Amino acid sequence: MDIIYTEDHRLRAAKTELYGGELVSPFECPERMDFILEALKERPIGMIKAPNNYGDAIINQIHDAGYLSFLDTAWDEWEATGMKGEPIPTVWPSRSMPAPHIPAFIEGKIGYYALAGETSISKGTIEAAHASAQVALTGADAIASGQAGHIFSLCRPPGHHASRDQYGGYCFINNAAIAAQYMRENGAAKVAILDVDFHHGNGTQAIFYDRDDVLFLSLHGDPSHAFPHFLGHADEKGHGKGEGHNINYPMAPGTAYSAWAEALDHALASIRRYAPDSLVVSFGADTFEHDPISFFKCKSDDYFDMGARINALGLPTLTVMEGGYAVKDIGTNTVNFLIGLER
Ligand code: SP5
Ligand code: ZN
Repeated sequence: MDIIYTEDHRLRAAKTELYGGELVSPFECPERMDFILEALKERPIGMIKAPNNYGDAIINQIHDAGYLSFLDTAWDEWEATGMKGEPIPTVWPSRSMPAPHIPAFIEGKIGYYALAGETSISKGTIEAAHASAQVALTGADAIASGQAGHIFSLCRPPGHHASRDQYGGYCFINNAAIAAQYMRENGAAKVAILDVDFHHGNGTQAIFYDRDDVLFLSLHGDPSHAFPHFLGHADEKGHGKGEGHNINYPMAPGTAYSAWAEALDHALASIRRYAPDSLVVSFGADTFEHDPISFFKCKSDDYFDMGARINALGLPTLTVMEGGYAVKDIGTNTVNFLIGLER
């Protein structure tokens, strides 16, 4: 399986994350990629290729124009105010204060376009996010054109928390959504997105919620106990034409692989019934037992089995990298999954 990767992810190197009431060094850091590259060097599974440039056409279909231009200028506008730290939202439109107008001042715009406050926007973030989207598009093209049966798009920053017009959860542009949309535009009548990151893929769910041409399934920590806290419950099943095309599997703190894999088998049965032309996997290694911000109990060897079960679908499959913060183990766990996928 070939891997799509670019060093441009390093342009995203935020200094701060708001965590536990403190500003800490971000969990979602460039070193994550170094450990994955290292593991791919020890156990090569294919060629590592640079992304092509597909421009903005598909990105513009998935994201709001005002949101994308906000991201383009956010850092410069923030810097121009003379504020010292990195942009973090401090006030949001909310139940008692819905936004009738989009603010003009950067502090208000950040609140308007953020869905979570842990994620700082740093200089270079939007450039890295666009490069990450091209990594996803290049993988999607290889799958859509039939050049490959499996591709790993080693995306960073991740994407699945980003909605049409909001960033958060370390995500700015929704790579998996853009990959699925590319496949739809290039020969696939139906695409399934299977999200196995520890966190609910709220952005991907929201983007496809009223569509029946993209089936979204997510296995994740129960939002009653885990980020993103407000979306990802089992009763969210899609809307309108999309009714029945959104399937959530929230799971309790302490869930071990055996119970997790039962939910996976249910999800795989739904994918078989849907019979998509291709599959996008949002892969996060944060289901690992030692992940510092998550609460599942998957062991390193379980990732082989996870990959093998998904491979049994027999579908052209693009795997897109999402989260995973046990940095020393992220390479082992990710490569175990990819090897499993080819079993
Ligand atoms: C892509 C991805 O995995 N994004 C995850 C973003 C999660 N950010 C919020 C982290 C808050 C964690 N609180 C955990 C408390 C554990 N004691
Ligand atoms: Zn995650």
